Order: sequence, then structure tokens, then C-alpha cells
Amino acid sequence: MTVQTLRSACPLDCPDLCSLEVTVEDGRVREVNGGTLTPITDGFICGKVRKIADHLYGETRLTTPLVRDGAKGSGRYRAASWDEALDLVTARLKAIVARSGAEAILPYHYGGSNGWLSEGALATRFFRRLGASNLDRTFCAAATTAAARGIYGVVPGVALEDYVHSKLIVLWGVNPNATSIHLVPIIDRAREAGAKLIVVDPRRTPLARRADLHLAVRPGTDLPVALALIHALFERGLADEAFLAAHAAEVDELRRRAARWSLDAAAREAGVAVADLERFVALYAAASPAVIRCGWGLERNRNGGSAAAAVLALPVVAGKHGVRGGGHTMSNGDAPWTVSSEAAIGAPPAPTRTINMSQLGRALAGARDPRIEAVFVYNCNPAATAPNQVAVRDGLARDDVFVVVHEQVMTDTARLADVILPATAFLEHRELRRGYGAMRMYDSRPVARAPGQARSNLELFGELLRRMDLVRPGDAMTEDELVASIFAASPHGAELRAQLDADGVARVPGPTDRPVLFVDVQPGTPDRKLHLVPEALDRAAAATGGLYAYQPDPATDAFPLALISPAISTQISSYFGQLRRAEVPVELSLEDAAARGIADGDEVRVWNELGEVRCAAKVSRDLRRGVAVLPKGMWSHHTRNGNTANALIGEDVADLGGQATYNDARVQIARAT
Ligand SMILES: Nc1nc2c(c(=O)[nH]1)N[C@H]1C(S)=C(S)[C@@H](COP(=O)(O)OP(=O)(O)OC[C@H]3O[C@@H](n4cnc5c(=O)[nH]c(N)nc54)[C@H](O)[C@@H]3O)O[C@H]1N2
Ligand SMILES: Nc1nc2c(c(=O)[nH]1)N[C@H]1C(S)=C(S)[C@@H](COP(=O)(O)OP(=O)(O)OC[C@H]3O[C@@H](n4cnc5c(=O)[nH]c(N)nc54)[C@H](O)[C@@H]3O)O[C@H]1N2
Ligand code: SF4
Ligand SMILES: [Mo]
Repeated sequence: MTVQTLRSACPLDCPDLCSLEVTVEDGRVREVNGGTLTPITDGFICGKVRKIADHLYGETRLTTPLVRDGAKGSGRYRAASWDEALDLVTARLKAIVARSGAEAILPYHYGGSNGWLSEGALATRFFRRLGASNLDRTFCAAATTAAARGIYGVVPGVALEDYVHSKLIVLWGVNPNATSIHLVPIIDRAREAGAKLIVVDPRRTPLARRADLHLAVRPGTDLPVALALIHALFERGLADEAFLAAHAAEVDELRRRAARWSLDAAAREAGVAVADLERFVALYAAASPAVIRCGWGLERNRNGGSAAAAVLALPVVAGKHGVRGGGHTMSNGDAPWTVSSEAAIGAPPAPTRTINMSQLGRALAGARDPRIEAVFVYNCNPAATAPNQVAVRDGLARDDVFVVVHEQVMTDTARLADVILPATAFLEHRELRRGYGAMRMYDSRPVARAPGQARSNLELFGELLRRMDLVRPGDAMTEDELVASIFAASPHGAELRAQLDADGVARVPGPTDRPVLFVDVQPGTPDRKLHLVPEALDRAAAATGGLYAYQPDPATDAFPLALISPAISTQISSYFGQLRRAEVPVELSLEDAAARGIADGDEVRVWNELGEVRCAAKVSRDLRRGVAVLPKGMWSHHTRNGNTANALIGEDVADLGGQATYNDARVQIARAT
């Protein structure tokens, strides 16, 4: 028996990018603990990854290819060899290409793994060379990324470690207790040193409970709130005019558009006290360093792109950048690294049609030209995570849609597949990964043996490239070749490689690992200015009246409650959902429960024109009136009728980025009779 403790890093879709110490016994993971190579990890990790052996070796783990052996969705499969399964897959794909063209094939993938090797390398090359439809990846961060890039270009935000230096921390639509746990002790330390905390969130989150100011805004009203704060800063002489004159563009245009919103009007629209908005202005104007951690909760509604832009414009207007611990943090994923997998993929995207992943139900139902005849799913669980769940499941269950799912465990989506291919998990394959919160990079070698015949994305798509005759001379195919080609294409590749080899971790290139905007780095826009009303965003939002135009609350008498679906601490989106046996309740406020005669534990129906969820009710003191909560990432076994929040969420997208609007459903709730 050999027991070893090996280093790895966590590539899950979480900002913290923890360094890990993995104890392995005869190739099996026994224990996972936090390492210290990522400073914020500091030896401590979340329960999900600490207990990942339950996922790796649980009863739902897929260990062999499976071919459907019964009606679609019946869950009846027979084991097959890889050869048999891949013969079947390639024969079907070739037949579709011959009959209808490759655009009838839709690759479908999102956040399963955030690493370059399993996310974007050979799979992307395979579908590009095939000429398949292109997928617009809009589940997450599409609106916030558009907003952040438009204003700042590609720049790193305030490093999470630097929040200790902040005198005011604003958490806007973000819940670090669940989604970025290592930020919580940093905020605590800042507060011990006297920092104030403001939370903008419809729910009383754990940090909202402890905040100096909690703005419990109605979902979707961040835009008027942020614009009113901007207007007040300008009007009261609290804007940093000298900074704006030197470093910003379209200042007067923002001033003009923000002037539509007084604090009074915004307070009314958001359902908060005007005195609280007054306090926000006073606290924010007075404090430096002041940082806004912009999260993802505020982007997932019809106003989400403009809302994120207005929130990200606040530190520009108030002149908060240029000091350590001051400014904004959005995603730190791309800026500091100058690394992408594009070079390793090898060929530019074929000019094929693009399908928005958040409109899969519509795409499968519609008479598209060509009709979608195959969906190839990897790193994704759309039956649980895509909007318009009933349509998505119906579409995937069609007999005339060939569905392939490459997965680690038997998910709701895998159950709808014609062919299921078993996937390795991180710890079982190599991964090259940089953080989108913590600014670190890892090249993690496999530390454990995959059970059964599971294969990595790289092995699978390498084999498919070969079988479909899509390999070209000089292609990087192996892990080593791909990693080498990724670094070869980056101006900092050699430096990063050297750090990884020497220290097992890479810090951002340059003189500091925590770059400060206007000190160590300049805005990433072509003219190095901060654009407050970027023309491209204004054009992109033209259909909804341009950037910063507000779309009012879509509530109706029939569907008066706003349903939001925040993250929970025990899963990453739907990942690990098989380990949760408990049902999920819908949470509603005391007032809304009382008005409907609903008590804790009652079975209720939650419904709108798209679908219905049956589950228990939980009456919550942490919710404001008019807001209901069903968490994201639930599986069919978590409710009484198999539907989850996404059965109530439509396919209309936000004003920017084609972003899914997960926090924008309107529903009614009643006791089930
Ligand atoms: N444990 C855990 N960690 C995760 C994830 C997970 O599922 N579980 N998911 C990962 C992923 S994929 C992502 S994208 C990030 C997400 O990280 P977060 O942005 O922190 O996640 P959410 O819970 O989606 O949203 C944050 C908060 O926004 C609030 N909110 C909802 N609607 C609105 C609104 O209209 N305005 C405002 N101001 N707030 C609103 C919600 O109540 C919630 O508390 O976390 C990552 N980390
Ligand atoms: N109602 C509602 N729904 C939401 C959201 C919301 O706020 N509300 N948020 C959305 C957000 S923020 C996101 S990011 C999406 C995420 O939605 P998805 O992209 O569907 O992500 P996960 O739910 O994490 O599922 C990823 C799957 O990939 C598998 N996987 C992991 N690693 C690998 C690998 O190396 N290879 C292969 N082949 N598979 C792998 C995992 O087993 C898991 O089943 O969900 C969205 N869905
Ligand atoms: S999911 Fe996040 S907190 Fe948990 S180990 Fe991974 S990076 Fe760390
Ligand atoms: Mo996400």
C-alpha cells in the first residue's frame, strides 16, 4: 500500500482557485486539504472538495460507456466498449454531416471545468474543424464581462487579498459565504481594522446581516440605484472631476443619463429607504480605499448589463482607483495572464451559425435551417442548469435528436442521452488553470487513477479528431504539446512556465502579484481611457433603448413574485447535486406566506406560464416581500415533480451579452391542494 500526499489545485468554477494537498492511497483519493500556494486558501477549503471522494467513488459515478437500450429518457442503458460507443457516435455524426451539413450538430458545454485543457482545447478544435454550429456561452458572466470590458478593457481588478486595506467594502450582488469563502475572513480582518461594509442584495445574506448598510433592493433594480448614486455624486460635487477629466471618456453623457434617476425615484423603484441611499452616498464618497466587489447576481435580469456597467462606473466617477484596496473587482480571469488556449486550438473558428446556449429549448423546438439533429454535451448539465427546463428536456428527449453526453456521474442530462461517455474528474487528469478571483495559475498533474474506463476530454476529443480524419500535420495533440503551445503563444509564457516548474504555482507576470490600476497597470481600452458610455455597449443595447435604459419590473397580478436562484454552499451550480438527497424548499417572505396562508413545510406549487415546481415551503425572515428563492443547480430528485427553478425561467436574455436571465422570473405560489 502506498500513501502519498500530492499537490494539486481546484479548477472548479469558483473564484478562489485553492491550492490543494491530496492524500492518495493506491491511486485513490483519501483526503483533500487546503494548501498554501494560493495565499487566500491558507490551508482551508470548502466542504465540497474536502469530501470529493464521495463524488469520485459514489454509486452514480460513470465508469464505462453506455448505449441507450430502451425508450429515450427511460434510463435503460447497456454497457459498451469505448470502440463500440465511438463507432456509433462517429457513424451518426458522419451521417448527419452528409445529410444535413455539420451545422446540424451543436456542441454544448459550459462551466464543468475551468481549465484550458478540458474546457477549450481539443473539443473546440474538433467542432470547429467539423464545421458544427457555434455555441454562444451565455449562462454566466456574459453581461458583466461585456460591461467590464466596455468600461475598463481587459484589466485586473482589486486582488481579493488587498481587501484588508479597504476602508469601505461594497458587496454588490455577491454572496461570498457560499461562492468565494476565502473572501470572508479577509473582510473580517478589514472590518477589525475599521472598514465599513455595504451589501446590496435582495436577501439578507450572512454578510448582509453583519453589514453597516444592507440595501435589500428588489431584484432587477440595481440600475436605477447605481445611476441615482452616480447622479448624487455629480450633483453634490462629490465626483472626482480632476480624475474624470484626465482618465475618463463620455463623462457628460453618463452625467446626463444618470440624471434621470434621483435618489427618491430610485428608492421607490428598488423598494428601499431613501435615507439608506443617502447613507451609501455619504459612506462611499468619504472612504478611501473603497472597493466594490461586483458579483453575478445582478446581471441575470433584463437590466443586467446596464446594471453592471453602472455599478462598475461608480468607482470611476468617485475616483476610487489608483490606491491599493480601492476600485472594483469583477473577474480577474483574463487580464493579468496574456494566456489563452486559442493558440493550441489551431484554426480560426469556421464561420458557422451561432446558437445562444441560454435559448436551447427554442433552438431544439424551432424549425431551424438546418434543424439541430445532434447535441454533444460536455462540462455541462443543461437539463438542470439551462433556462426553460421543460422545453430543454423535451428537446433533448426527442427521438430525432441524437444526444451524446460526456460526464462523470449520471446527471439529469446524461439520463436523456443516446450515448453516455465516462469522463475523468480533476485530480484524475492534467489541468492548466488560472483563477478568476485569486490571481494564481497552476499546471496540475493527475494525482489519482480514474475508476473504470473514464477518459479525459483531451483523450475523447483527440480520438474523435483522429476517427473523423480531422487531425492536421503539426497539431498539438498531447497534454505536453498543448501546454507548450499555449505558453509559446504568450509573451509571458516562458516566465510562467519557469515559475510553475520552480514553485508549483505562477503569479501574474510583472513586478507585483497584486497589480493596482493606474499604478502598475493602465486601462485595457485602446485609448487607455475609462469609457463611461462605451459606444459598442450602447449599440449592443439598442434594442432595449441603449445603455443605462431601464426596463421596468415585469410582474403582473397573476405572477407578482420575483423568483431568484442564488448559489448554495454544497454545490457548484449542479455539480455534486447527486450527493444531496434532501429536497429543496422554495423560500418566501413572512408577508407573502401569510397572505397565501402558507406555513413552513406546507407543500406548495410555484408556477408561471412556463411551468410548475412542486416542493415544500420555507418561510424566511431573510427575504423581503415580493421575492421568492429556489436555489440554482438543483436536480430533478430535489423537488416533488422533478422540475426546478429553471422550469420557471424564460429564454429572454439580458440587455448585454445574450446573458441568461435566471433572476428575472415572475411566479405565483399557492398551497398545493
Ligand atoms: N458554493 C458555490 N460556489 C460557487 C458557485 C456555486 O454554485 N456554489 N457557483 C460559482 C459560479 S458558476 C458563479 S457564477 C459564482 C456566483 O457567485 P455569486 O454572484 O456570489 O452568486 P449568486 O448566488 O448567483 O448571486 C449572488 C447574490 O446575488 C443576489 N441577487 C439576486 N438577484 C439580484 C439582483 O437583482 N440584484 C442584486 N444586487 N443581487 C441579486 C442573490 O440573492 C445572491 O445572494 O459563484 C461560483 N462559486
Ligand atoms: N436557475 C439558475 N440556473 C443557473 C444559474 C442561476 O443563477 N440560476 N447560474 C448559472 C451559472 S452561473 C452557471 S456557471 C451555469 C453552470 O451550469 P453547467 O455548465 O451545467 O455547470 P455544472 O452544473 O457545474 O455542471 C457541470 C457538469 O460538468 C461535469 N464535468 C466536470 N468536469 C468535467 C470534465 O472534465 N469533463 C466532462 N466531460 N465533464 C465534466 C460535472 O460532472 C457536471 O455535471 O449554471 C447556470 N444555471
Ligand atoms: S470550490 Fe472554491 S473554495 Fe472549494 S476548494 Fe475549489 S476553489 Fe477552494
Ligand atoms: Mo457561473
